[in-house]
Amino acid sequence: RTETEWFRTAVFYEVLVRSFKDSNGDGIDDFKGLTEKLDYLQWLGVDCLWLPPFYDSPLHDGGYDIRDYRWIREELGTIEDFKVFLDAAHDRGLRVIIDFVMNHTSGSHPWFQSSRADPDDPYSNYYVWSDTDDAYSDARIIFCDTEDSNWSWDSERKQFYWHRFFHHQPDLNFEEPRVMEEMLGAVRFWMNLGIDGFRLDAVPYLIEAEGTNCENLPKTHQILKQLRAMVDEEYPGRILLCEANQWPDGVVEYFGDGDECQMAFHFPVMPRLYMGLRRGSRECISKILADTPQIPEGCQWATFLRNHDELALEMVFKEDRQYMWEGYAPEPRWRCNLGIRRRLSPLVDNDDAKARLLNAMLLSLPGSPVLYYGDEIGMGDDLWLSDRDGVRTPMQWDDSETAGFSTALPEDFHLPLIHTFGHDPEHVNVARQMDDPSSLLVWTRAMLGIRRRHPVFGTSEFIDLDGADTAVMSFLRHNEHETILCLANLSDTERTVVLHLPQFAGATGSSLIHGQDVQPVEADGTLIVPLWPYGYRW
Ligand code: TEU
Ligand code: CA
Repeated sequence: RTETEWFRTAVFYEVLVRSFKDSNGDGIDDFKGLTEKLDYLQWLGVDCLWLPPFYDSPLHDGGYDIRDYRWIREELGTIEDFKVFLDAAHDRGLRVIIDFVMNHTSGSHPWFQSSRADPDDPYSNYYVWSDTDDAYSDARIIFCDTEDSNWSWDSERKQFYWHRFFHHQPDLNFEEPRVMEEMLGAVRFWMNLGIDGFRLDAVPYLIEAEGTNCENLPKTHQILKQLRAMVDEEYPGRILLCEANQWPDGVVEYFGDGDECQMAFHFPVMPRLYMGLRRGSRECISKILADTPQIPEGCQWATFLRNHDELALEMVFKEDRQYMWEGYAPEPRWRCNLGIRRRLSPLVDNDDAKARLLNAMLLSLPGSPVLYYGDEIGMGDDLWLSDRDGVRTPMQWDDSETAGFSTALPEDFHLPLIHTFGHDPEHVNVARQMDDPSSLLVWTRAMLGIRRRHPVFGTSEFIDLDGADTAVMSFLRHNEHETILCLANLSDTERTVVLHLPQFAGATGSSLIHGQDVQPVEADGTLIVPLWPYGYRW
């Protein structure tokens, strides 16, 4: 493993900058607060933080609506505070990647304001303008709960502008070379401050072309290759993590021939982990992994259970979606042809056994796991907040009135604390779990420690053993140094797994890395392993 491939064995942690820790009592997190909590993150044992956008923004889309690519929202602190934070993270061996939104800006970005004011302005071509609203009609509408077209009328310029997301997020025009220059300049700005890489937001939509669905187009890949070439040349070892919510065949294209992004999220895995658990069957998980093409040497998937966009069912088939809602109240609030955002997470159910099983799978299946803040304590989702605010509530540090998030009163927090009984800070918090050796937090920390001691999880082959009992997922992670057998019982009944693996002949109980006790393996390599409901073993 070379140092430049650090991301292949890393565990990532998404910190929602607004909701982690407030240092100055205004009810909003800030970089000083984040810096105070670095000791905690180091103790937990994660390797790299991912910060969603903290740029100057009117915050109509959680900061994914950028008003200035080189400025931090004042509520979060100054560039100086950011530098202090970054150095403190690096001192603790933590790396930091930050979000970067190339597809669109906020409508209040000065570029857009200039562009709409004057068609002869130097910024006139920075966005995608048209006299009509009928171009690119094969492109789907992504935020179809709130938008009914990808074109919106601008009364000032008296033209339509193109937007793949909210109408207040006009798409940048990558046919205009100056736009790419601006992006490269902003990337250099943050790289020069010392960040370890970027999560690249919404990359499939950079380029539009008539007669296509305007996703994953060849020119979009050229743009990313150009960015990667610059990064390799000027900032070797820094990474690009691609966010393309696409099926595996489309998303693997973002690795290029190893000359595009080093990492990409594997979106379809996430809902299948939940679905497999609900069905008590590994089949959908095995299938998506089998259907995932090989990726170029040195690249890596990023996998996750939750993120700031909430558990979404975009990447499942219609029948599955139907199945996933059944029996769950309240009825889904967000419905469209593409996705239904639902809170089906067993983490929400406060079901400790299921939460551990899901995390054990996340930590042992292929890819680098990306935890979401609060996953380690089983912090749930607030079912009653609108849009995606339900997964963006303040971190629950302790059982005090303010949950240890801020010295402000909860009514002044930018979002309320979770108040659902059993999920509220009184029941679910860091302080309490730190003192309890049987807690999810202490367990998560132990699991991260194991993963760190066994880099095989990050870098090896994945061999699905496809056992006859579909309730149990059994697989090997294998390289020339080490072979780890992983078992996961997705069902609520006890199972006995029988496997024949000559390479383990004679292994004893001491070969167990984590999970329930094991019997010694018989001389011919036969393993007979009982698994509790939702039990797992490595
Ligand atoms: O999301 C981009 C995206 O492609 C969506 O499919 C997203 O994965 C989906 O909404 C999940 O439910 C990114 C950000 O993650 C999201 O927070 C922003 O709202 C969006 O870009 C627009 O900037
Ligand atoms: Ca675009």
